[in-house]
Amino acid sequence: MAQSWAFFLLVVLCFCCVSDLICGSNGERVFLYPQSQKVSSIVSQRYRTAYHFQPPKNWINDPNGPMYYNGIYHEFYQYNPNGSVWGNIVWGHSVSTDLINWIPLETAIARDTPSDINGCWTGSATILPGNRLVIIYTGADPEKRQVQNIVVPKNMSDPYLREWTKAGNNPVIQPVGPGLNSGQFRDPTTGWVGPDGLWRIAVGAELNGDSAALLYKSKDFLNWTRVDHPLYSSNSSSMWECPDFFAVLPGNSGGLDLSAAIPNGAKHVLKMSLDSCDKYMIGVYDLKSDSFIPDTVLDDRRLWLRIDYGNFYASKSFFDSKKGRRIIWGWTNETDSSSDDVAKGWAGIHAIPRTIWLDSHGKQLLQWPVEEVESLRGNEINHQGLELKKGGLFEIKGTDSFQADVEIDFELTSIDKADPFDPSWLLDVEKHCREAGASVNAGIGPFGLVVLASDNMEEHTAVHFRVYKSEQKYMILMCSDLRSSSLRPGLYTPAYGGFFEYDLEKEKKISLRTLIDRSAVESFGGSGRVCIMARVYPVAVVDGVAHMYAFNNGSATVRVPQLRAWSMRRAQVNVKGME
Ligand code: DQQ
Repeated sequence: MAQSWAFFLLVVLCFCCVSDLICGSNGERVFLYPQSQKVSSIVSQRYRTAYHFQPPKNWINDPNGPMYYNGIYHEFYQYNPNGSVWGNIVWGHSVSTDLINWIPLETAIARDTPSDINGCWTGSATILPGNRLVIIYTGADPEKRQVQNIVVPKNMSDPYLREWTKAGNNPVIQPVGPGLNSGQFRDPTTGWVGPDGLWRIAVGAELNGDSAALLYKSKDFLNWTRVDHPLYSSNSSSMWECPDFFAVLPGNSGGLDLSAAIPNGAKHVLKMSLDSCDKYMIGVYDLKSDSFIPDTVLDDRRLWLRIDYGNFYASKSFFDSKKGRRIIWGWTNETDSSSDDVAKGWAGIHAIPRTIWLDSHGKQLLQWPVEEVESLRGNEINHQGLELKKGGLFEIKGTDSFQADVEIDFELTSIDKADPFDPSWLLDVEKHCREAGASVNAGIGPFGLVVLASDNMEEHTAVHFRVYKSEQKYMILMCSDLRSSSLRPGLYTPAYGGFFEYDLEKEKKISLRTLIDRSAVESFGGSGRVCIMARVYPVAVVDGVAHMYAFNNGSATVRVPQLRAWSMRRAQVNVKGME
């Protein structure tokens, strides 16, 4: 065991140098709409996920209009019906009763009117009084201006709501007014009722060169006027995509319906998509000024909180009245090449839907996979009382290592050895994860999980923690390091990372949950404080056997009081013939 770990260290060190050259060290980001790269295509259908959401074929991006309505969950999505790269975008549609198994339906919104002829882009659903349902979405018109359109269900006796009727007065909102960029005006939110009893929505926009969530109001959801000030705007960037606005109660994992009465003590969250990731601010919706007021304004947007520190974008949340929770969905792109995607015939998945709520201090959102995903758990492996000394490596055997759900608690035997925290790391956590890799020893950590590892560890993905001592508190670094995830060159293989504060005096355990689904490695650290979604395309293990290990490369011994792992069954995700 010691020998193989030493080999691992050597290979990691060597390969990291090589992959740094491939990846660059400038915080390169996920390819949102991948450009063709000059790499040959190595395609395996084994990369196709078994329980993450995706249509039978072709390209998908943002989740759209998620909702629970009359006993059915609906998931719409940005979809190219003609291929596996972005383009010709319409709204795909699937329905479910458990958020895990999905039935594919026909296109819900097609590009067939002047106000959406160049694309039916992202939007949201709102349930109006009397259980009336309406969807508002962005259309790209013949001049490629972005306008907002309405659709309503055509046949209310169809439980799946397969067909949708476009409003006669579409577009209901046009990009007019001084300083508004008509090509950067999109992605309307779910509606809520404001202080004057009128409906409100926010639309992502570029206004006078700043990014803004523009505020519109309406009596009937059909006729809209722009409020003279945005819900919120910032000069730290020039456009926000996919704003999401919702209410949360600190320390309460139950969700709130933004159009119902909001209890005292509730906070509001404004999420925005920019810089290839989803960021958010916590604050209040001030009824007097009819605007969002963040608790803290950080000028440097690299320091803004993130929904996920990996490959996760354009997320959208909804209130699930069935279980009284808020659920968030996000899009995860491929990180292979567009020629691979053409060869595979598909591109893009959605992360597992997550319950989202606010921690008891009102400082950050917490997320956890919806409990329904546990219905896929098969045989369970259970270990207790493991001890991982420096260099310790424990192989987790007995599960399907390509389709697994793993939960590990790491318990620190002492916290005295924590190295000092340097706040400048917060400006580029990926850089810090590259420097502080899984094989680089520190006082406490790195310890964590290695997944999809080949026999000799030359190919593996490491998800790990390190503990640092800041002035009053402890800061935990969580990394998901993809630099050795594949021997194949030309992939996007960053070392994702995020920090969270932790009261280590009180809670000596740090938890990690990782969902492995063929080319998806989705991790939740510190009980959902940092989430990291990643895509991997191993070649050495893809048609063989993959190994999974718990490890510790820190000086301080780490205990594992509990380790559980399950093989995950395949879900019925949009299987053809189910409709
Ligand atoms: N995707 C949509 C836009 C949105 C972007 C187009 C975010 O509406 O701004 O497919 O990924």
